[in-house]
This record gives sequence, C-alpha cells and structure tokens, in this order.
Amino acid sequence: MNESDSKNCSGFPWLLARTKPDMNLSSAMERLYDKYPTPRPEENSLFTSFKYTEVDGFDYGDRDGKISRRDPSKIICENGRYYIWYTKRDTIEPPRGAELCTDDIPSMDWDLAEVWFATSADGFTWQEQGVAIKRPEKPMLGWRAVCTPDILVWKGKYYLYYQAFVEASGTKGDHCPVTVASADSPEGPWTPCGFPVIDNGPEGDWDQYSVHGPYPIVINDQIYVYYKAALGIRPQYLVVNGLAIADEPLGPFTKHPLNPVLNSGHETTVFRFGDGVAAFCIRNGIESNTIQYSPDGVNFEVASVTALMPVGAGPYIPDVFISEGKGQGFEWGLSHFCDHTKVDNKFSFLGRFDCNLQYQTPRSADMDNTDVIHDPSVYFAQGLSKELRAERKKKAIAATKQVK
Ligand code: AAL
Repeated sequence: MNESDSKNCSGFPWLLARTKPDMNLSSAMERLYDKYPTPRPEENSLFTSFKYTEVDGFDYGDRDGKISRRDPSKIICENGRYYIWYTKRDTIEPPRGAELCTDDIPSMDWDLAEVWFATSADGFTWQEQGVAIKRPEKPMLGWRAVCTPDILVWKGKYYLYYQAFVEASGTKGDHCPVTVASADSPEGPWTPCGFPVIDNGPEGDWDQYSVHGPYPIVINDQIYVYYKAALGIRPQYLVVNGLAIADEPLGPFTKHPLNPVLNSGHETTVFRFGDGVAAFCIRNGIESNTIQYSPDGVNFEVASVTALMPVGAGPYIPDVFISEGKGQGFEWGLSHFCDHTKVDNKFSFLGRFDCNLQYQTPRSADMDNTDVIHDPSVYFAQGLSKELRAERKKKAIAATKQVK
C-alpha cells in the first residue's frame, strides 16, 4: 500500500501504509512513523526475535554448580574455524557468597574464574581448547578472578580485554577494573599487560566501582570499548553503559564525556550497523528489551522493542574490526544461561542464539514475528516469593470482607 491508497480511506487505513497517512494521528501512531525506522517490524532491520539452541561439546560435570561457563566473547573466524573466549569456573564447591568464600571456595559464579577458549567448525558443536588467561599470583592484578573477556583483532595481533578482580566479588560489591592481554595468534600464548587499561572512575562517578563487560569494536579506525557499570546499591541498582576510546589497544583510553551512553542494559553487545552503531539493551533498565541505534556510537535511540534477548551475547560479526563500508550486522552467537531458582548450586552454561540482524541480506520470516509465544514454564519461573504470596492472599481475603 502506498500513500495514495491511504487517501481512499476515511479512517486510519486497514492496510498499514509505509509512509505516514496525511491525517490526525494519536501519539502512538505518530511515533510508529516518526520514531522507528519503518512502521512494520518485519521491514525494520533492527527488529528481530531470538531462537535458541543447546550446543554440544562443553562438559558441566554433575551440573552441581562446580563447573560454570559464562560471559562469552564475540566470536571470530580464523584458520578455518570459529573461536570464542569465556569465563570458566571449575571449583571444589559452588558459589557460597562473600561471607563463606575462601581461597578455594567462590563467592559468586565468576569468582575464582579464568578465561578459557573453544573452537568450532559449525557454530553448534564446540571443542574446549584450554585456558587462555590464568589467574596470576597474589597480589597481582586479577589474582582473585579473571573473567568476562572480549576479543579485539588489531593490525594482525589479538587482544583480550577482561575484568581483573583483586578481591572476591561481593566483598564490597562487584568491584574491578579492566585489563588486556595480547597474543600473536588466537591460540595464544597471551601476555597480560599487568595494569588497568580502563580504570574505575573518580569517587562518586557512575563507574567508580565497576568497569564490566569490556566490549571492543573498531569505529573510525579507533578502538571503542563499551562497558557497563551499576548505579546505586544492590538490589535496587541500575545498569548503564559507557564508552572509552583509544588509538592503540593498550590505551590510553579516554572515557566519553557524555557517558553513560545507554540508560539500560545489563550486558554489552554493540555492532556497526549500516552507517551507524546499534546496541542491545537487555535485562535492566527502563529501556530493557530494546535494540537501539545511533549515528555516532554515542547518541542512541530505541529502534525496536523485542523479547527474550540473549544474556551476555557474544555474536559472530564478520566485519566487526573493519571501519569502512556499511556495518552488515550478524545472525548468530553464543550467550549464557543461568538457573536463578537454584540457590545452592548455581552455575551458568553456554548456548547458541540466532537472530535476524543483517543490514542487507534477505531476512528470514522465522524471526520477524513480534507475536512470540513463550512456554508456560518461562512465566511460572517468575514466581511470587513466599512472603509476597502470603501478603497477596491476605489482602485478597481482606478485600472480600469489605464487599457487601
Ligand atoms: C556478568 C557481567 C560481569 C559481572 C559478572 C561477571 O554477567 O555482568 O562479569 O561482573 O556478571
């Protein structure tokens, strides 16, 4: 339907017009045309739903919380195979919290963890290859945990950015800076630089305690590292994302003066898309479950609202380290899954997500639908706490007594 067809209707046209009908519109219908790239989700290249597949090749022992894999990096393709790095914990006990942790017992899922890597020929079956970055001796940077890695390929060399803890996470918060290790091959060996390349912000600033989820991409021939930090005190904390830019992998990094650049989003997943930069906002914040777009990597607007977004997504973005041309987006990656109902044996595992975030290539109708129906177990996993259930019950019974 085109604009001229819509002129034949007396009310809002039954066939959704691509261009805004020339009539008075409600705010919602104005927004449909003015705020989003296209009014129809299936024509909006930044709209996608997500499909998930369990992957083969990772051993989780008895799945009793002692072995965990989480926070996968972006995936790169080199030497005819895919490479991924991630946080791996293999401890004598599952996480026990900051009060009960010891030198061998972790406080959190990522405490006492190291950075490992795996390869795959097809993206579905993976072979774990071994450790990439070990925890160094106490008191060196990262002695307590090295985790949440991400990869940069720059001028023929490889750089892993990661969180480096010098205290058990949960002791005061989840406090750590970001450091980097370099190698001549994705197989390593990796040489840690030994100092924070993106340090915590000054006292009182949004990133004073944590610089999490470093995520390097190349924009305008510079290294843009997106990262997140939590505002406020848990559990009422809010997660926002910022940006630090450098000309060389080891810095110096300059934090963007407009930080934070995303007001929501628990993990960092950012990618060049067309002439601009897009980002995932998942889990926390007023704009969680959105995909956002910015012309400059700094000033983001909501481009689509979606559901069931991958947690800690590490996508395979073929052109991620190329500045030139239009960013082509991606269609798959690995993310992590964690059963939050498990209290005593919490661990995370890696799985695959597929999506439709390609800038140019034809889109698969499978992931265009906004009407995504979830399994009932997804809803009931979000149960009321015992206390709230009792309170709601009491309130409902009391209300029946008021009604004559
Ligand atoms: C992750 C990330 C950061 C946090 C912890 C390990 O999902 O948000 O890396 O510190 O959880």
